Amino acid sequence: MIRSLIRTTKTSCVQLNQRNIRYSSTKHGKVLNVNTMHPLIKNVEYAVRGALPIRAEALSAQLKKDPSKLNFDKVVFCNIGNPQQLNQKPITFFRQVASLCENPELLKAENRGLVSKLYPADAIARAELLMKNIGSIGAYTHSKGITHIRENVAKFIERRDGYPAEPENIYLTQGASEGVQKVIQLLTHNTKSGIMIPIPQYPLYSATLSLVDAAPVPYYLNEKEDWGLDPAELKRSVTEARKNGVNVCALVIINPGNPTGQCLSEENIREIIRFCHEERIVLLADEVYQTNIYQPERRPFHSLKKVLMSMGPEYSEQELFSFHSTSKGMVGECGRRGGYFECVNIDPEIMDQVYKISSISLCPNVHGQIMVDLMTNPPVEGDESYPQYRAEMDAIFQSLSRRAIKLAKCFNNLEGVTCNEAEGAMYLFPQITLPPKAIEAAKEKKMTADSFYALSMLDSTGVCVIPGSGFGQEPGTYHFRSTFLPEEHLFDGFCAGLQDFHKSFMDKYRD
Ligand code: DCS
Repeated sequence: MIRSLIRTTKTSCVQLNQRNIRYSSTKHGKVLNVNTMHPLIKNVEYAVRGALPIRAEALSAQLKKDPSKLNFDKVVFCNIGNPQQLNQKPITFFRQVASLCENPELLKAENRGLVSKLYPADAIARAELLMKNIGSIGAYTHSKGITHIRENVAKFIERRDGYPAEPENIYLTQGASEGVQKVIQLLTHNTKSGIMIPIPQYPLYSATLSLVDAAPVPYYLNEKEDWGLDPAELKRSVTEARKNGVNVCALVIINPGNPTGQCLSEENIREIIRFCHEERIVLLADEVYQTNIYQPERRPFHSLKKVLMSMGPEYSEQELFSFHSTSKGMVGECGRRGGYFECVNIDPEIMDQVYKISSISLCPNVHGQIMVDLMTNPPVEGDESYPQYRAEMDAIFQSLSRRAIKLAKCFNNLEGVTCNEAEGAMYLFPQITLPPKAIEAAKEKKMTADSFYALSMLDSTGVCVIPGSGFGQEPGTYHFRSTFLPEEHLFDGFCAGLQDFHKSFMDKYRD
């Protein structure tokens, strides 16, 4: 049949081509497939939304369909620092203002009587002020974000640090993630461009470096010293990378740490700054957990900007990008995608380039920008909404502190498990000594031993944690990361479930 078509007219050849295309599309499948796609994207790994959470979603769907087949009645998502997913209540004032901005009809004079019954006067006044500066939240804003909000961010930084901040150096972003990705893009050229990242790290960094095909330069945090950061380890890491021809251009500090929960001392931060200054390395300070501080006397939060400024004119060229977010702290508005980064001591020509890349995506979403305004400029003493705001923030904070301690205690009581207490952030990262039989069983299933443990936990309890290999860990050690976000009234049951699972897992694989 095909041969006869070839022998016929030109039109037949077209027919043949069309047939061939159709034929090939059924034989070989889609044009865009995992072999034709960009290999860098294929290689990216991001465990926080990886295999375990995908299985957890499937179990969740199964529970809705036929709960009788599972040993638990709900999946608990401890894989992600997403407080409102686990029923943390949003801050009332923030939602009041956001809702008024969303529906400006409510701000019209004719509706004032009704609206005043539902909303406190300071929420109405804040919404009016924002709307005066925004216009409509359905319009694109300045690519850096709304000027009025950047001014509030600058004032917040000044109050926090006691040093001036410039609204022009602040970019509002869709969560901290977008800012981090932009800055990493800006800093790296090729496979020889290196960025130092902590191990364990939050996989945004390894994933972004993988996407831009640049080199992660790992430095290890010291688990025995509460996940402390040793400057000698920084030196080892940079020396080794440079010996291998890597051009180390930046260092990422996650403070407080994710997944490790440590909070750096002021002296330690000074050492890091001295190191970067000496080695000519740009600093990236991920400070999204700056208000999740659980041992404020022993380990208060010090922003890198503040410490840098306190070190005087000798360090006035030390470049720093620092990142913050509305997703964490007691705010927990992850879904609104609010964040900002501040550029400190950055070359003016580079600032133009930052502006250029920011303008490609036009502007950060306005709901997120409003949340940044509220986080950095909340009600203050004397405001009508202050007592409620304070009470809500304190209640969430106290409860997080209690849950952090309770979960660490629970982990430390498990056979073969050791866990540092959280000084900050939302996670614990216990180390687990797994019996050789469990390691063998994992190998048979072609899994890392920590994934095997985490998967067994998910399948028996419905609790989804992330294996340590998703964050990086010292070779030969096994960890997992769990948030301490499950609701407090369910917490004892949650801990008891983990204890039961662990005991039966260890009994099963004991030699
Ligand atoms: N930096 C760190 C250290 C984070 O933990 C996260 C989010 C981000 C940046 C980015 O957050 P936003 O883009 O929402 O501002 N943490 C992820 C995690 O480990 N669990 O939840 C999300």
